[in-house]
Amino acid sequence: MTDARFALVVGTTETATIDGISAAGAAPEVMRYTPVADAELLYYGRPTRSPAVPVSPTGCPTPALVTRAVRELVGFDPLVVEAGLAESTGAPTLSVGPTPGRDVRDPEAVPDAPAIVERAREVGRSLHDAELVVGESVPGGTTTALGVFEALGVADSVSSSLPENPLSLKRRVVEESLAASGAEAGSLAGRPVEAVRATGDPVLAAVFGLAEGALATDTAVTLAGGTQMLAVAALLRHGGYGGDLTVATTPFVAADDSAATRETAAALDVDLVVTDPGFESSDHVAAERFLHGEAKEGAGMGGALALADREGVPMAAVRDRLFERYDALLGG
Ligand code: AAM
Repeated sequence: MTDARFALVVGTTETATIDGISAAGAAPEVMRYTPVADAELLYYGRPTRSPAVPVSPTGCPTPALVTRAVRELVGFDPLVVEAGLAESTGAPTLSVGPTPGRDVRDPEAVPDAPAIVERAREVGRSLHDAELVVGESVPGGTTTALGVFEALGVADSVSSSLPENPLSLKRRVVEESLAASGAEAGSLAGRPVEAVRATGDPVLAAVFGLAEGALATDTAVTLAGGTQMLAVAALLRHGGYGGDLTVATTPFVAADDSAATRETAAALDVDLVVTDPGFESSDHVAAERFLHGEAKEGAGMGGALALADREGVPMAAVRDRLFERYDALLGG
């Protein structure tokens, strides 16, 4: 049993409804349920109020199923933080923001970003855990992460839940977003809250605040995720944080050449931890879909795998538990 606290920050952005931008859900009209289902899967191991386990049309499950499998083996305490859910969840949550994020092409993507950041900072400061691992679930989140990277002048690439990253679409959307906000690439450097307000999403605001609050009170923080967590690292750096930062992710993000993950991590002086679940050894459909580049990461999957590894749980046990859960929930 680890004494690390595992927080999952869940929310939505209208950006996810842009055609072809995300695969974090079976279809655009059900993506609003993905973060709700991810919270319930982490907490209860099955959907309670949400209609279904998020799964791609070809059978890739939500990465939350991996995080849940690790929870069952490692026994961490979950905390679900709500920042802009469009549907209510059956999981107990702590809310730092009631309003879904707008389409990033609106002049203000997250009008209440300052209040979300401040409330999340308070939550972070009030944690009494020695260690916080924080993950996210927000469909469309890699596009808003790109928005923040561009507004701060940090990077121009992110990863994707799709095997073929629609990066040129994302870049076009972010360009429109910056123009609508009266900003341009790099013009919000050193102003992290303004960058999220202009072109981010409520989950980025909440993870940023949570991490800042925790770090200020000597709780060690692991940012569990891919390029969205590197965007949080960028927000922390532009907010003046100069200490150690760790991002724990999956090999699927690290191997995504379109995302420039290692370069961005190096530019932000972030320690990138990559934990391999060893899916090559299996012919289960969930393993095959992840190896094909679907989903890649999310709901703290990379951080959960790192925790399992640290606690001495063999990856074979994580895989077995994942496939068992998949078959029980999705009739494999
Ligand atoms: C979260 N839940 C998911 C999922 N994610 N369920 C299924 N597939 C995923 N990929 P994009 O910007 O392409 O939408 O990718 C970001 C989303 O994918 C986030 O919600 C992240 O947690 C992950």
